[in-house]
Amino acid sequence: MEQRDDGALNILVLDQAMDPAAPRISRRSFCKVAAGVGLAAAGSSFLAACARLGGRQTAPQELAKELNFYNWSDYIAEDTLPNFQKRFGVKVNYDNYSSNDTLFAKLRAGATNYDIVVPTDYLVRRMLRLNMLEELNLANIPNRKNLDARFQNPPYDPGNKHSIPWQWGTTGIGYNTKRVAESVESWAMLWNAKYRGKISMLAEMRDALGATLILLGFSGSSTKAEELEAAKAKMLEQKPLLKHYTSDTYIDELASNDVWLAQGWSGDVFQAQGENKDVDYVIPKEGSFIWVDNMVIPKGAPHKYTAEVFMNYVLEAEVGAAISNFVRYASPNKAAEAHLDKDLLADTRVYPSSQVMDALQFYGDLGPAETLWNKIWQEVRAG
Ligand code: N2P
Repeated sequence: MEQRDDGALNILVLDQAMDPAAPRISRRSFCKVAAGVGLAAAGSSFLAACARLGGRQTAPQELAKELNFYNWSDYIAEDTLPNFQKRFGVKVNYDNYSSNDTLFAKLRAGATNYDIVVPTDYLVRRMLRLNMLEELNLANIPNRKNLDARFQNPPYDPGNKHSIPWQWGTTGIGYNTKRVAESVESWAMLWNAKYRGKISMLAEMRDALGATLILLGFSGSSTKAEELEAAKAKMLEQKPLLKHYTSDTYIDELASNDVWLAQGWSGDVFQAQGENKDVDYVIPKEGSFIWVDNMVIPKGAPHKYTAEVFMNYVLEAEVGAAISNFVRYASPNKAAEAHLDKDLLADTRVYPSSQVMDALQFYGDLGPAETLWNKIWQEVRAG
């Protein structure tokens, strides 16, 4: 993957055959159950002497008894943790968040017990700058070779020195095709007073404020004060129409027809669609964001080696594919493609065509303007 200075992205286009007959996995309320999985485990730790990781001999090291994993909600397959636990005897304590803002605030407030967290690309860059990440021992992660070449050298962390991609996707609009009469092509639909009370926006600064900037014709990562002020006014104009800001409940709300237009992340909307066929997803014509979420080890994590063994496990072809098949996001794992549902690979909203790609941008580095972004975001939320 190449990230240009202007934030646009050149990405390989996947050429996949369409198979409309392929079954679609319906979403189950999994995250809450998953939290209990680790706790129920009685797996004892063992000496992984000369552990064979992806066929490569590594130095003997001891696996910890447990692993503390803090991940996005609705972002893992049902069997990912139980299978890891069964095979390695490691109890996984699983905890969830629903925005980078929450993750970062929690880590900055001194949460030191996490072994793996999953920040988005721009946040990896920022955490690196703040010296918040452990360097990975890639000898413990030989399955890194399974990553698509684009993801082995991402611009925010060349050579995966500190991060292993988890899933990638886009930001767009999830909507109800039955309740919304007109075609949904523009971010402006989220400002349509006809749908007052049935609209939600992501509780994530970079997406909510960013998409508003894009709607106004500016860069989604603008650092210009006058553009940010214009976006603030636009967001305040929208606020009375919103049911709320949320970055997790919109899945269920779209599924139950309680929300008809939701700014959302691609896979989440497809999860809702698995439960309600009237839900669809669009990347607005003005453009939007593409992003990569990554497993990283926070500085001082108690179980670093075990975290690396977990990363290596996630990079197994079948494990990676099972995650994407369940959460409906795109996999960075090339080897996993053979095991992916065909309809997922063929969907240009999951694996965007070059035409769609042209309208997508990464979250840019805000630099000192980050302070103004935070201030405006707080004012909008409080207003
Ligand atoms: C998972 C959403 C993660 C995507 N529910 C946002 N980076």
